[in-house]
Amino acid sequence: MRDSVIFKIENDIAVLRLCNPPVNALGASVRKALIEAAKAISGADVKAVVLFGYGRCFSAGADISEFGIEPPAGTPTLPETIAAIEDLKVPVVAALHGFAFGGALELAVGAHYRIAAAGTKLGLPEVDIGIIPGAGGTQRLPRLIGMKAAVDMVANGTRIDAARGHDLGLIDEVSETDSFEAAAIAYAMHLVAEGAGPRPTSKREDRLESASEAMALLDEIRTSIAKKAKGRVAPLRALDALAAATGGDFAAGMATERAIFLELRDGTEARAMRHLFKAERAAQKIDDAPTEPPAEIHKAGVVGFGTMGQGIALVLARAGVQVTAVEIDPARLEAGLASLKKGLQDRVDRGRMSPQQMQAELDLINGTTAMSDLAEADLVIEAALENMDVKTDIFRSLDGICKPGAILATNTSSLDLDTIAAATTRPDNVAGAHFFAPAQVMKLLEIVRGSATSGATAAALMALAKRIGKVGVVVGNAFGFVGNRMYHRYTWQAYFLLQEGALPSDVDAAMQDFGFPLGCLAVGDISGLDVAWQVRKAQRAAGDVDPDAPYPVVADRICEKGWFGRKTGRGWYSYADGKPAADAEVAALIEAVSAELGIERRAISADEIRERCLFALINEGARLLGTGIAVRPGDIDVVWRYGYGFPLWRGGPMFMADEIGMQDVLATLQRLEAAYGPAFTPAPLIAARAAAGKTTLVD
Ligand code: T1G
Repeated sequence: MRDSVIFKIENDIAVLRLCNPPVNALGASVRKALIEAAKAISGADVKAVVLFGYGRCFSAGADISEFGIEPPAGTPTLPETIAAIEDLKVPVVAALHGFAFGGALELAVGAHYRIAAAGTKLGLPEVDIGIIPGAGGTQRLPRLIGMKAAVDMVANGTRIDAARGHDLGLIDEVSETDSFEAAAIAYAMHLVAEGAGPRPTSKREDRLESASEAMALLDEIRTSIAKKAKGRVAPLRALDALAAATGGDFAAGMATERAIFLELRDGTEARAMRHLFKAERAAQKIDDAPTEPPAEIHKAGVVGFGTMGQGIALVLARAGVQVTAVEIDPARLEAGLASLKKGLQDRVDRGRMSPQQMQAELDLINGTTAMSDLAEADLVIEAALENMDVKTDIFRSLDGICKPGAILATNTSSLDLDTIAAATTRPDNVAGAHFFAPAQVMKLLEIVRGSATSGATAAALMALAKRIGKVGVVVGNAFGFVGNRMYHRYTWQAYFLLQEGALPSDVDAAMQDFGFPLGCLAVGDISGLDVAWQVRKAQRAAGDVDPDAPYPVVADRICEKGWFGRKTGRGWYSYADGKPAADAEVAALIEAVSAELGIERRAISADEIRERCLFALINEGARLLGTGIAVRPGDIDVVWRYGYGFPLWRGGPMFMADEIGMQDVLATLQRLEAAYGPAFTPAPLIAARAAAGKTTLVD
């Protein structure tokens, strides 16, 4: 087992190398080894110290997997480790390459000098996992770069590169050379030759504004930080820690920072965001993926060049894939290409991309009406009409055209993948690539496996997801897959709540207060209520609706009126001036449906709205876990994070279920079932886990 810190002395220079693959996390063994090295250096005749990271980076910071686990007695904390390095009596140079995040950057600012390879990423992204820097970042960084820049890095988690770091005074030297190691050693020797001594950051005030200026800045910026935080606590607590840096007493500031760090570390927000951090990485793992990495996709076809097809073509081209878009006739093709071009021109006009970038993407997208032009494609994504016959026809044609081994994917959001795959002779190469609208914006990609889809096909799509900047989650083949199937349960509760007494703004406000950016009724108006109407009709046709169970009549009635949302100027809200506004005619329609159903309308609290919508999600999620359509609870939470805007700091519906505990989840579902019917009939998994005395969905 390689040492956690490789330590050697060459030419009077002590060279330390953090060595804890894959990202040199500053776990207990690394901290212990750094302390021991510092002791050894104090007793040795060295002129300077250079601190490197082994492999691809300096370090990703503290070891997140250690959080919540009590370290063995005597294990040094990171603040103690950094203090030991800072207190060395010879110049200490931190040599940064790849990235230095969190505790790693704190270690670097604990060093006396910093040299970075050009392009190195630097940041204190702790707020992105619900905490604040806990090893001096909020105290040392402002002393180096001033409070204004420090707030952006600490409270917003903004990452910067080495060049920006140099401009701010964080990085003393940026090395453009290929032999970074030699450059770093030479830099240390240059310091020695110049007679430069230790330069503890804790004693520096180079850039720190006066206490009154710094406090004024922190007060002024609090509102915008709170707005950006959208309900998260950590960014605001980061400001409290930064404020402690203005007191002029470093030790007191460190104590304040540490107290806030520990308070947040074990809190729900941090545990929820850590859960998502791990879940997002776990979701990438495909058990039956081949050991060799999947073949890279160079050429892709997109069949159906409507809004979704255009978005998919863009994300592929943006990743350097040569794209051929196919449409059934020249007019549709021209319309698609023109709309795509207009979208890009708008971005150029708004300064969101350069004309060169636009041209580069357009150069990678060509159009045709001849499906046969896809013969050499490595991948084809079908994004045509959401109709089974249309899709099976397309796949039958593609099967005859595409080269062996080409992946045939469909962007269907609900249709049966096995039926589509059965239209080909290569069902192992058929999968769902379910993008979310708008495809060039939404980060989620549901990778749908049919009963014959191979591990190799799923792995190739997962690799593609990473390449096009998406978060891929593998799901099974069920109506609506994971995301939409759960979403239907949530929206149906929203509709029932309307029939019983709520109005659209009541439902949406309750869910926005919970942390969703928008309520599902406002979202429905954006995507078009007729889309969900078609889905309900298809569900009924597919026999996926229990005829005896309550049905959301109100959702059909509003569509029968032709009120489909923004595109018709009215949906659950009216859009006279482009903004959603409560609409008296809609309220009247809802009340009429209540009367039609013989329901006496009642006042409904926001808590009841949230409880029913969230437990509908939890229950359906557990059903999908129980049937293997979802592989891990974390997968479901990642789907909801990136596909439906579930608030980050709440972790996700399945994380919430585990927080509540299976016994209480079961009891709540039974109470809701008694009052509101089979939508809340507890999922077998929940009943079984509760009966087994388990508190979580899985061990
Ligand atoms: N601790 C433990 N494991 C980590 C880790 C970390 N900090 N960062 C990454 N990993 C694992 C990850 O789970 C995965 O494992 C593998 O490394 C590759 O990661 C006191 C307390 C660095 C940009 O927030 O943002 O310091 O899945 O797949 O896409 O103030 O990982 O292979 O088993 O993500 O190239 C602050 C978090 C910590 C950075 C690399 N640091 N990491 O991205 O690879 S808190 C962070 C990242 C802190 C102090 C506080 C990214 C990355 P596995 P990956 P990648």
